[in-house]
This record gives sequence, C-alpha cells and structure tokens, in this order.
Amino acid sequence: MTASGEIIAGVLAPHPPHLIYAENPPQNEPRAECGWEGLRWGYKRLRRNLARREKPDVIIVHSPHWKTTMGTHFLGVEHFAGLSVDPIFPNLFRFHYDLNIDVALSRAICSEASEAGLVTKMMTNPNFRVDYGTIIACHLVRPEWDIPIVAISSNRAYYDFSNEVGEAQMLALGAATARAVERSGKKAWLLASNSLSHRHFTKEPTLPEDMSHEHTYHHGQYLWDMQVLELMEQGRTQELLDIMPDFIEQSISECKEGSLTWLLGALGIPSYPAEIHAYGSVIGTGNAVVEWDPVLAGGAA
Ligand code: 2X7
Ligand code: FE2
Repeated sequence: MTASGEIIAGVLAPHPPHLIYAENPPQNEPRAECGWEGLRWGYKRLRRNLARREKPDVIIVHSPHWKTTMGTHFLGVEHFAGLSVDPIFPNLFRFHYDLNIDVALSRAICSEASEAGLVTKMMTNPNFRVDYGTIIACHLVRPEWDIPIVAISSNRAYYDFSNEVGEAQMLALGAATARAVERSGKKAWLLASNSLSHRHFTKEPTLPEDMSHEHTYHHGQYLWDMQVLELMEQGRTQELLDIMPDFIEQSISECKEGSLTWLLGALGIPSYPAEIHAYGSVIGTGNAVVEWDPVLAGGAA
C-alpha cells in the first residue's frame, strides 16, 4: 500500500449508555421504549452523511473510559469479544461485543507517539474487557461493526499535572496519529468519545427513558456548551483550545479525558466549520454529535 493515508472524517461521538439502551440493538440486553431522540436522530444524520462518502479502512477512537495511569495505551490484539457492563448503569448497558482491531496501525500510532516523547504501551492481554466509551461511540457511528478499529486510552496527565499539560500531550498524540495514518496509506474516521459539560444527576427516574425528567443540569453549563459549539461551527478551533482548560474546570467537562483535543490535534486544528448534528442532555450532561469533513479544508488533514 502506498503512503497516502488520510483522515476522511473526524467526529465528536459521545457515549452515554442511555443512547444504546434507547436504540435497542440486538447486542444489548435491556429493552427501552424510547428516549433521547434528538441525539439519536443526530447520529442517524451523521451516519447518512458518512455513508455518502468512501468507506474507511479503519475507525480510530479515543475513549474517556479506558483509563490508564501511566501514559497512553493501544489495544494490541486482533479480536475481542465479551460482555461490557456499564458500572453505573448496569440496568441500561449489558452489551455483547465482538470487534476487530487494526493492530498494525495501533502499533504505528504507538511508535509515532513514543518518538514524539509520549509514554505509550501496547495492551496485549487477550482477556481484556473493552470499555463502554469505545464500544458505544463505535456502535453509534457504525452499528454494522464491519470496520476494524484502533482504540486509544485516556491517561492521567490532566489530573496528575494540569489541564495545560494534558492538552499539550493530546495535541502531540493527535499529530502523531495523523502522521501514522498518512504513512499507513489507510483512510480513517477518528472518533472523540466524550460528552461536553458533565455535571449529572445523582438520582435516576424509575423509568430511565421518561423524558419528562431529562433537562440541562444548570444554565451556566448550557452556556459553556453553546460557546464551545459556536466556536466549532465557526471553525475557530484555536480559540476553543485557548479556553479549553477553563471549560474543563467550570463545566466539569469530560474533555478532561483528552479525547476532543486529541481529535482537534489530529485534524491539524481545523479552521473550517464543523457540522453540528445534534445537542442534547443525558442525565443533565451536555452531549453533541459533531462532524469535521477535512475535504472542507481543501484536502487531507
Ligand atoms: O459516561 C457517561 C457519560 N459520559 C455521560 C452521560 C451518562 C452516562 O455516562
Ligand atoms: Fe462518560
């Protein structure tokens, strides 16, 4: 394969287990009547948009719920199957997964990142249980599960050092990801599997999908999310990165796990507009389905 790999789509693909619960896919045990339609319709629009373009060779996902203490890890086994149960919502998410990993590309990103000075490791335990942030983002973007994935962990840099250190590491990881994709000759979708504002309720309604209980947690959280989305929609990504440390602190954002900044780094800090497919609240957290099409930049990211 010649080295002309490209990122052909970048997606902010949040992973509330409620969305899988409400979709009722055959892999998930619990059954729902309805719920969170705004976000689920947004994912449907995204899937339609992506289906109009070429099919990628690989989906690369950075997940907040594969938490590694020392550095960034990459799944390094060809195939994983098992039952993933959400630790907080076992009533909503008991998902039988069966997925394939692009181990060659995982290794290539791992080495690029390591050469850039980041601490990295391949995860080679065949009995490892894949986290729900990886599974849910991949399922909502590509429910067919017919494309191999690369799964990347979130590390502790934001917590052990500072938001600024975490951000610098994720931008470097994103750039390393883009270099490895380019050298691989493969076409890739990149998914940042995180919510935006992340204050959430501490009590669940008796019927989880009773939408009369669902609402934004706090107006200040909502204002933060709207500011972030406006910057994405206007292609003002550097400004978004400039305010990211404050956004993380003041909205308790799940961006503290680094997924979104990794994506923006991989896309080369895009100055073209993102498309917002949906925004909605899940147990009070702010979630948006957002797509970056690098063709709008006039070529590959
Ligand atoms: O992990 C999550 C999340 N990020 C947002 C909402 C609800 C549950 O789980
Ligand atoms: Fe989460």
